[in-house]
Amino acid sequence: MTKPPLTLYLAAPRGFCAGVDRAIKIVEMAIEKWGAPVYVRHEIVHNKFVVDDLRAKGAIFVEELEDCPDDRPVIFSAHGVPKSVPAAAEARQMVYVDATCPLVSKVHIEAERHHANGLQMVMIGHAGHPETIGTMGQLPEGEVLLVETEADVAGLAPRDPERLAFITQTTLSVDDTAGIVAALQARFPAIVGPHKEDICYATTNRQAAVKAIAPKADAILVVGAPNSSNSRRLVEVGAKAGCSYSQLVQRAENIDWRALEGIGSVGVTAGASAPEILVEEVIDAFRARYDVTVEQVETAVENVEFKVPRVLRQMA
Ligand code: 10D
Ligand code: SF4
Repeated sequence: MTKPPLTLYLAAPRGFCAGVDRAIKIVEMAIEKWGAPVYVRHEIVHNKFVVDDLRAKGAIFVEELEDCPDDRPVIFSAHGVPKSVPAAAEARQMVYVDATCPLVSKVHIEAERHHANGLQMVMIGHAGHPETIGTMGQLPEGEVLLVETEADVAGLAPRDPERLAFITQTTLSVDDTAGIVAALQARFPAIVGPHKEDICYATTNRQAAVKAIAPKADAILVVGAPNSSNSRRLVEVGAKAGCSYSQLVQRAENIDWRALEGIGSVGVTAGASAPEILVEEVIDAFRARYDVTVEQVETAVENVEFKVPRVLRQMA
């Protein structure tokens, strides 16, 4: 039986960013240095495949520092942690390595700088997300007000509307965030902030690549996890940019083939925490059913790399 033809638009950049790459290396190198088990507070990055692989190598994943023994090293996930977490680890004299992405740490430093200048902060982010909890936790209670949507801006009750700054989560929708920033600036003309927002290069580039593909693809599949903010934003961007079927898939086995019946093209990308091997698995699944022509759509070239912390570099 002949297979139907299918053009597969492969987004570039896609998948691992420099912060994820570094965080995974930190866990691997920590296991090498100190032996198993090494504890990791929260999923090092939001991907089950990555977490399962590291667990097999000797990592133990927990949600809270209280779940770790005093005498084993612990690593903090790439999303960042409130200040209280390293403080508690120090009080218990634990060995810890902070795998917070340097671009998240940059936002933490920004928040501290504004606070030192006497400004109250507005954080644009998702309630309950570990990065938002970590960033808000850099400052004392009440110093950071959270907004998730444009509509939330109207309900803000700052201490002094003249003395405000804003910061953002790094994995937000570029377009939605521009709307929220505009609403903040309209209501609080004196608000200070970054040039645009704190969305990182990887988030920005992956969204731009999906935007380029969406108008010509009959369907878009984003390889990523349901708890991965940046991956879920890629699904939304695909839909908003004109693709009527935009879906998240963790693995090839999750593809709903019936929903894809009759398509002539598909766009494939991956969130910043999704390994390339899972993208290959998805492409192979299409090859098994279609006569696939892969067309890479490259909208940016990335060459960002972050060093692992010195305590691990010395060993290498
Ligand atoms: O949910 P998320 O997009 O923030 O995290 P994920 O682990 O999926 O991707 C890496 C992004 C990080 C660590 C936050 F910047
Ligand atoms: Fe860092 Fe951006 Fe990757 Fe988050 S998505 S880990 S901020 S590079």
